[in-house]
Parts: sequence; structure tokens; C-alpha cells
Amino acid sequence: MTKLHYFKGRGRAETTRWMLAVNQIEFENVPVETPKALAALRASGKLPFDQMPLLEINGLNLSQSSATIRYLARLGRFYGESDNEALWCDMIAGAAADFAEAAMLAAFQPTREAAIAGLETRFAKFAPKFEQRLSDVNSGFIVGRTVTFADIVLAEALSSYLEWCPDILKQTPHLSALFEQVTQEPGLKSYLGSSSRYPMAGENYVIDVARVLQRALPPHMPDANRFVSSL
Ligand SMILES: N[C@@H](CCC(=O)N[C@@H](CS)C(=O)NCC(=O)O)C(=O)O
Repeated sequence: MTKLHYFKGRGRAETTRWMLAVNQIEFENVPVETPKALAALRASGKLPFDQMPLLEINGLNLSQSSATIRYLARLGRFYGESDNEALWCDMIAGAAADFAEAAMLAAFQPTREAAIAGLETRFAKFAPKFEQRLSDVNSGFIVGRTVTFADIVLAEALSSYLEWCPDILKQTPHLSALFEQVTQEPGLKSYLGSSSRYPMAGENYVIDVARVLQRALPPHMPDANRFVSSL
């Protein structure tokens, strides 16, 4: 069975989940919920950089989410139809990761207003570029004539933007169409309606991450150093 080890939430594991889903690969989320569980995972030798997410698949231990999504892209032929398309996949996926960062940080902001302001600023920077590329390619996909992992990771980021700012795609019809199209892919549609899809990150997720990593909470939270290891 394919296993994905991570916190009990989306975070840096979510693009991997979307890529597993589009490949229609069944997987089990293995939530790491305590410092002890993380220490045991590190001691297992399966984390080459001591970091999660870890994807156990086909007898391999995959680390680094950008490498993991590319492995899954090659597996399902979601890496474009030529070297030039593969290059565009990588460029768009890189930009999508920068774009997604604001969504990943949103739950860690002191207020909802601050989170939305961060998302809007990042959207204003990247969305017109994505929109232009979609208009130039004119296939409904952002790289070529078929769906690639670049479409998948971009749609994953958009899903979080939409949860915070439901109207954000009103002025970007190509991005809106891409999102609708990608989320209708059979594997993804069923993943998004399943219990394997964690809810958007909130305060509990922020607390979980700090507790497992024994790190400080964001400074606006009460007793921000309560999990910091004294060792
Ligand atoms: N570039 C890595 C980042 C991984 C990462 O920072 N993981 C965090 C959790 S989200 C972690 O395991 N931190 C503990 C550490 O760095 O020792 C990826 O995308 O997989």
C-alpha cells in the first residue's frame, strides 16, 4: 500500500496527494502527530533529510515534494509531450510553488485580514502571467494540449486561494476554466470528495505543526514557546 507520512493536514504534502489522485493510486495518509512519532520516523532511516512529507511507493522512500510530484508525473505521463513541454512544466510548477506559498502561510497569519491581504498580493503578481500563458496556449491547459502536473499543482494552489477568497477567479476566466477542468479529472474528483482530503488549515493545524516539530508558534498566539524543546 502506498503511504504518505505527514502532519494531519495538507501543507507540503498536498501536491503529492493531488498527483496520487490524478494517477488514481490509492494511498493511506499516515498522520505524524507527536514528536515521538517523528523521532521514530527519522530513526527508521526513511527520511534522507529528516523532513516530511515521505511517500512510500513501489518499494521506494520518496522525499522532497518537488521530486515526488515529478516521479508521479513521469509515472502517469503528466510531464508534457516533448522536452520543451517538460521545461514549461518545470517552469510553471516552480511559479505555482511560489504562488502556493502565500496559501500555505495564510493560516499562520495573525488575522484573517492579514491572510487575505497576503493572498491578494501574491495573486496580483502571478495570476496575470498564468492567465496570459493560458491564453497563448489556448488549449485549456497551461503547458500543451494535454493535462500535465503543472496544471495539477496550479489547480491545487487555486483551491486554497478559493477557500479564502471565493471570488478571486472572477476576473481570470482562463484560470477559472483550468480549475474547473482539472478538478473534474476522475481521480481528483473522487479524492476531493473523500475523507483523505484534509480540511483547509486552521489554528489546530498550526498548533499540530509546532507541537510535532517542537517549534515556536507564530508570535501572535498565546504562550508561543509552549512546545519549544528545552534540549
Ligand atoms: N522542500 C521540502 C521541505 C520539507 C519541509 O520543510 N518539511 C518540514 C515539514 S513541512 C519538516 O519536515 N521540517 C522538519 C525539518 O526540517 O527538520 C519539501 O517540499 O518536501
